[in-house]
Amino acid sequence: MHVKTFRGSDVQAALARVKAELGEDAIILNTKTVRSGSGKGCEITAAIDPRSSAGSKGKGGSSSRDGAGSPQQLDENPADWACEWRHIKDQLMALVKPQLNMDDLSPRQRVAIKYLEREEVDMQVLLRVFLDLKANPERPILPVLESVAPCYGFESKKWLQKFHIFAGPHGVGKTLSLIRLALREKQARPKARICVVAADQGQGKGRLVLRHYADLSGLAFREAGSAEEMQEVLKESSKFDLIFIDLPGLSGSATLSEHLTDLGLTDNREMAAHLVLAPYFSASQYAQIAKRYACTLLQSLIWTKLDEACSFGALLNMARLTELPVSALSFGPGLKNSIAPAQSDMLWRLIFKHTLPGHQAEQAA
Ligand SMILES: Nc1nc2c(ncn2[C@@H]2O[C@H](COP(=O)(O)OP(=O)(O)OP(=O)(O)O)[C@@H](O)[C@H]2O)c(=O)[nH]1
Ligand SMILES: [Mg+2]
Repeated sequence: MHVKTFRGSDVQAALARVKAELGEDAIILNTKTVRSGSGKGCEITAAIDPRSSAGSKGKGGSSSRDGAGSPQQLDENPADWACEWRHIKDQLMALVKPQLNMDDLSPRQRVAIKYLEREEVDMQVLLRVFLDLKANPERPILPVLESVAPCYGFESKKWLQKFHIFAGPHGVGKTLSLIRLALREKQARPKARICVVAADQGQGKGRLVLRHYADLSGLAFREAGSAEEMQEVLKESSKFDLIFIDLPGLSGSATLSEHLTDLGLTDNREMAAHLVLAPYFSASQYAQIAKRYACTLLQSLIWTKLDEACSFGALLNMARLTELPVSALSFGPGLKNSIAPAQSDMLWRLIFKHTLPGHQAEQAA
């Protein structure tokens, strides 16, 4: 990574120098206002990855992606483009950061932002909230947060897809979340024909657990660790109203998109994938997860192990990174009363009061 500092009479002038020298692929790391003999100016620290800069330097230079040689996968995968767009937005946010002056907010708004900071909400979310609040000192913070992390509770009357695919890192609670949501559906609609599919390639004991609860609860059970077996499930899908598919955690550098393609689960309006997550990963791990699991079928986030967390900023950070709604919240290791379709007020009580969804129900009773 090549890092360099540029100065100009204002932001535009400094940016023009960055572009002229480092090209369009330059990443803005920091901006600050500086004083020199000639008055006020702007200083920008920018970086460029030499591997990406080869064909993109200076005016009129074509990007390395357009250049000779094989086009990178980025050109073909819309999820990569979404990632790239978020990256650009992050750079724009970095430009705005020096203007973050808490005195522009009302005391209540300031307290809320400080609280979110302590909850380990990342700078990009804080900036977005700050800019929205700054426009109106009377504005309450919750509607702003709702636009960052909307909820769309997991219930089949809202989620109209037949196939629901549960994906996520190893051990986060994918299988248990799937069972609990399938059982909730069975309880709500006893006549619904529900099938649970173990697609974990025999890696974990999840297969046995799924089969056990399927047998006990009148759910159909299938195993489909390969594309051929998944084809069989797809062929008989008309027999079922809902099909829940339990995927294994991805290994190495595999991506969800590749894994779904290998299983023959390609884009289909009848399918939705849900990313199951626990709130104990580091920021860089979340960024990696967001990248590896991004795909067009991915449509919601399910948070588990909330009962084991001591801060909940990750819920907002991942909502921003993935731009996906939260569909379910899990807050206990057992089968009963430990998962709830997500609702906004649940999320805010969790974040601002550390009240778990189960306890909220008890309090309301
Ligand atoms: N405390 C707590 N434990 C949970 C929660 N959800 C799941 N667990 C526990 O997490 C462990 C792993 O759950 P699984 O459902 O097997 O996780 P998985 O993601 O399917 O795991 P692999 O298939 O091995 O990748 C089990 O012991 C669950 O009881 C939760 O909300 N809170
Ligand atoms: Mg499992």
